[in-house]
Amino acid sequence: METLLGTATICARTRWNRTGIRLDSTRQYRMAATGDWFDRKLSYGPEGGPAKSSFQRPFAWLRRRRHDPWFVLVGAVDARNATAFIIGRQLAAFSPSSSGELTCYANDVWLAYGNNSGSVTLKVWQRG
Ligand SMILES: [Ca+2]
Repeated sequence: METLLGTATICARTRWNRTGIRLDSTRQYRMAATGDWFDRKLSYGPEGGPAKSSFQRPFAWLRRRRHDPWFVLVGAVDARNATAFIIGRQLAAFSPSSSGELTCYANDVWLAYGNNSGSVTLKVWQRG
């Protein structure tokens, strides 16, 4: 059984999007995201992707999560990097390492959020 906990709009331009959705470390969740967001005019889904321009490539190592795709949807508890995890387009079963508010961002270089636009819609279900 699943219960829809909430729907949140995650803006590409915001370094930490608050969702108002509270996660409990003793529970399990399913998440799904839809929509498109933009790095300048380059479009990505919530699953992110490889660099699409020569402007991005030199800065790949500066991404907040340097080993994960550009603009992949990332979640964390209370905006703490130590709790960060990849949501992407779909996360089937997730147990947070600690309890707190779900906060999210598009994986970009910290100083490069000014040219971002668009948003993705995230839904979170509690399982069981
Ligand atoms: Ca950017």
